Amino acid sequence: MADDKKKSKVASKGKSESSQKTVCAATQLMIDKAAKDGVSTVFDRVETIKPCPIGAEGSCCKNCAMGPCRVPAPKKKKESKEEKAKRVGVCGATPETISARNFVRMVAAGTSAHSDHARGVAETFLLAAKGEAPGFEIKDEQKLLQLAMDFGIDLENKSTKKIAIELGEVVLAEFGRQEGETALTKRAPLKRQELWRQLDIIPRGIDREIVELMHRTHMGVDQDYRSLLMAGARCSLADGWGGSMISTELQDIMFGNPVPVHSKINLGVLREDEVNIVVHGHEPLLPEMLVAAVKDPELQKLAEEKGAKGINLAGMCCSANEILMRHGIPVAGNFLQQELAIITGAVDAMTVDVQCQMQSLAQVAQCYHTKLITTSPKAKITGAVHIEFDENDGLNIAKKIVKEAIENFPNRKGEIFVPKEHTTDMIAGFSHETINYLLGGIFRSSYRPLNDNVINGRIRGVAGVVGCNNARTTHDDHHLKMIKELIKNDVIVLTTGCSAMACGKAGLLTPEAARIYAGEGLASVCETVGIPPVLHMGACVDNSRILMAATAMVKEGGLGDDISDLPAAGAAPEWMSEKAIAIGQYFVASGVFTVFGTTWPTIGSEETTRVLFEEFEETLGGKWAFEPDPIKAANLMIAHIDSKRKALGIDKARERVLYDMEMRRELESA
Ligand code: BF8
Repeated sequence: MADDKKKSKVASKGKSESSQKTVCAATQLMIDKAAKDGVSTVFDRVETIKPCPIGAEGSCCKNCAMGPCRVPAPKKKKESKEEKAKRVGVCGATPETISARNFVRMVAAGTSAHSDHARGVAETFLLAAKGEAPGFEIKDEQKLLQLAMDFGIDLENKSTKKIAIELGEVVLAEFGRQEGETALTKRAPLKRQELWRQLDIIPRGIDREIVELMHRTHMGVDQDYRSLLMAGARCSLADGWGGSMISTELQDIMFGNPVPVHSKINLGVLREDEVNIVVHGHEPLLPEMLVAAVKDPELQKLAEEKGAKGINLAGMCCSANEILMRHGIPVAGNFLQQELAIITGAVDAMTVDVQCQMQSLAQVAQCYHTKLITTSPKAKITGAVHIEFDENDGLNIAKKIVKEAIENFPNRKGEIFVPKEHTTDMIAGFSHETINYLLGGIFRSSYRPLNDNVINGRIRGVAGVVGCNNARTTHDDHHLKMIKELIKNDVIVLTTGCSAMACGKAGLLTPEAARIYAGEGLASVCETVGIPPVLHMGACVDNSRILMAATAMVKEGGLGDDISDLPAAGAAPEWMSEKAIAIGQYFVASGVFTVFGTTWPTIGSEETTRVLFEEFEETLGGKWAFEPDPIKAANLMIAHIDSKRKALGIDKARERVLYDMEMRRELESA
C-alpha cells in the first residue's frame, strides 16, 4: 500500500460484513434441519470461533521455538524509524520477512496438494499403460500423443502402449527432476517463457521447488522478502504448469477429454428412496470406478432386496466436478454443503479421499446412519471407516464400498429430508479443446472466433472466476454477485471448483442464462454458438485449462504476444484454502491480474503487500489485488480489461458496439 490511508482501508476490508449464511435455498433449509436435529455445522462454529487477527494478517511467526513471535501491523498511522526497528521477532525477522514467509508457505502447501494428487494419477497412469490397473485404460489417444510430444518423446515406430509407458515414466521423473525446466512450461507463450528465464523462476522439478520453499522459510534462511516472494512465484509455476496441468492431462487421457454434458446440481439430487453414495474429495480414480460399480446388476439387485429403488451416485466438491465433466453425474453441492448432505439423513455412504474434507464429517455422520469412508492412505479421519483405494484392484474396492452403502440403507433413522425441489439444470464439460471446437466448428476448430469477438468488442474480455466457499462470507453470494456483474458487462467467465458449482445452482451454466444475465454483445455470441455465458471448466486442478485457453488466445493472434497483454483477469472471491493462494500466485506469475476476496494474508506488512499488489506488475506482468466487495472487485477486473483493450488499440471497437446497441434501442423505441 502506498500510504497509511490505503493500508487502513485494506485492513478494515478484511472483516466479515454479513450475517446471512447462504444465498442457496437448499443450503438454508438444511441449516434449519441441522438446528432442529441439534447438529453443529461449520455455519455454527464460524460464529463462535473468531479468526486470530495477528495470524489473519500474516504477522505471526511460529517457525522456531523462540516464538511464536507476534509482530502485528502498527496501530497508529505513522511509525517512527525507531518504533519500526523494534517491531521484529526474537531473531530480528522483520514484518516483511514474516509475512512473505507465511505467504509463500501457503504457496508451497497448495502446490504440494495439487502435485501429490498429480503424482497419484501419474502412478495409476503408468500401471494402466502397462495393463496392470484393471478398469483403467487409455481413452484419448490423440491427447496421449500430444502430451508425449510435449515431454519430448520420440513417437516414431512405437506402439501406443510403448508411448504410454514411456510417458508415464517421464512424467513421474518430472516430480523429482533436479535441474532444467519443467516440461510443460514450454507450452506458455514464448515471451512469457523468456521473462521467466530472465527472472530465473522456471521451476526445475516440482518436488524440488516445494522443498526449497520450505527450506528457505526455515528459521534463519532466506530473509529478503522479495527473494522469498520470487521463490514463491517459481514454486507456484510448478503447480499451474506442472502438477495441476499433469493431473488434468493424464486424467483426460485415462478418463476422456470432457465435452459438454447436461446434469443437475444441488442437494435435491439425493433421492429419499434410493441408496445414496456421495463421493467427496479430489482425485478422480475411485470416483471413476464408482461410476462403473453402481451399474453392476448384482449390486442393483441387492439394493432392491434391501428395499431401495436404485443406487444414486452424487458428487461433492472437486470429485463431483471430475465425474460431472466426464459422465454427467449429478452434483450434491460445494464445500460448505458437505455436512448438510449427511444431515438430509439420506446419505448411506460418503467416501472421502484427499483435500477439503472437514473433520466434522465424522461427528455429523455419527448423528445419522451415514458411513463415512476414508479411502486414501494419506488422509484418515478418526471415527471413519477406512477402505483403502488400490489402483490394482480399483473396481472391486469400488464395489465393496457400494455394497457397504447398500447394507447401510435399512439403518436410516430419524427424519429424512431431501430438499427435492432444489435442483438446477446445467451444462458442464468445457475443456479448452472443446471451446476451440465449439467456436470454430469441427473442420476449422480455432480460437479465431473468440479472438475476433474480443477484438470487435462484442466480448469485452475474459475472466477466470474460481475457488472455494468460505464460511466467513455468505455462501455462494460473492461468486454470484461478481460473475453476474462480469457477464452483464460482456465479460465471458471461465469457472472451476466450488465457484462453478455456485454458478450451476444459480442457473448460470445454461445457454439460456446468456439472454437473462449477459450484456448484449456477450449474449449475441453465446446465442450464436449455443454456449452459456459462464463456462464450467472442471475441478481446481483444471485451472490449468484456463492457462491453456489464455495461451491459445495469445497464439491465435491479434491480442498481443503474452498472457499479460490479454483483456483478462482472475478472481477467487470466497477463497479459503492454501491451494487457492498457489493458484492465484501462478495466475499472477503467468501475467494475470488476480483479485481475491474475504481476507488478505499479508496485511501485516505494508511493504510485502505493496510488492504483491504493485511491484509484481512491473516484474511479472500480473499482480494481486484484494477487494472483499464482489461488485467492486468485478469492476476492478473490468477496469483492468479495459486498460488492456486500450493498450491493444481495440477500445474504439467496443465504443462502436455500444453505439450500435444505443442505436438499436433508439430504433426499438421509435
Ligand atoms: O480444490 S474450490 S473448497 S473443493 S480448494 Fe476445496 Fe476450494 Fe472447493 Fe476443490 Ni479447490
